[in-house]
Amino acid sequence: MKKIEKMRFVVDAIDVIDKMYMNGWDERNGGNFSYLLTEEEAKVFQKKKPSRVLELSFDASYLKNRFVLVTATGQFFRNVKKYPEEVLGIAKILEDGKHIGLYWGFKNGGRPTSEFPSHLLCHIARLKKDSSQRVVIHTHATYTLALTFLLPEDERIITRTLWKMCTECSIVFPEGIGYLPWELCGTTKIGEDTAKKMETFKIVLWSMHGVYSAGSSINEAFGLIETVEKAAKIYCITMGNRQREIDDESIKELCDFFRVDVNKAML
Ligand code: 2HA
Ligand code: ZN
Repeated sequence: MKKIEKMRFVVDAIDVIDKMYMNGWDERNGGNFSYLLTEEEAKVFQKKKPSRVLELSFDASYLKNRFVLVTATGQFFRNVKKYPEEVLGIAKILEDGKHIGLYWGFKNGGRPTSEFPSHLLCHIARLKKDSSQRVVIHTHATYTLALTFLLPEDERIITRTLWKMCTECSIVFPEGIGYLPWELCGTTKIGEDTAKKMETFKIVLWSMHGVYSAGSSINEAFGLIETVEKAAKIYCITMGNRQREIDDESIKELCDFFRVDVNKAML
C-alpha cells in the first residue's frame, strides 16, 4: 500500500501549508487547513478501525461518513514537511454527526485544530451551494489582515476596494468578500457566523485576525487567498499616493466579457 503521506492530496496539502508558512502568513501555530477526501481517496481507510474517537461540540451529521484531512491543534505549519503525521491527521465524521474517528496522523495524542467547528460548518455551507466544494483554508495573510485595520466594517466598501486594485479580482471573486467584525476564535459561534457568510461568499475576512477561504480544490481555495492578498498589498503600498483605480464601468465590462455573474449589490 502506498504510504499515506505520499498520496497526492496529502502531498498537495503539505505543499500549500508550507507555502503559507514561507509567505510569512502562519507564524507559530497560526492557520489551519481542511480537505474532504473523495470516495476514491477514502477507500484506503474504509475498512480500518479508528485509533481514537473524539466528541464534537456541534452537529456535523451533514458530513457523516466523510473523511477529512485536517491540521492538528497547536502544531506549527513550519514543521509540516518534516513531521506530516504530527501536523496533519485524517478523521472520519461518524454516523451520529457528534463524534469523529481518527485514522492517520495526529501523532503524540494530537487532535484536530481548535477551529474545527469553523472548518466543518464552512464545508457544510459551501457543499449545500455546490457539491464540488472540498477545501477550507484559514490563514493570517499579512496584507489582508492589515486591510481590516484600514477600511470601514462594510462588505461593499471592502469588496469594491479590492476589485479596484487588480484587474482580475472581480472575475476571481465576483460575489465579493464577506467580513466578520472581531469575535472570539476557536468557538462554535464564530464557526456558525463564518458559515453563514460562506452561504454567499467563498472568502471571509476575520477582523484583526485573518481570512477563511473555500474552494473545489486546494489550488482554488489557495489561489483565492493569493488574489485577495495581492489586491490588499497593492492597496497598502499605494496608500496616500494613488493616481487612479479601476472604475465601475471597467468592472462591469470585465464581468460581461468573461461572463461572470458579478454581485450587483457591490457595484
Ligand atoms: O489555530 O489560527 O485561529 C491557530 C489559529 C486560530
Ligand atoms: Zn487564526
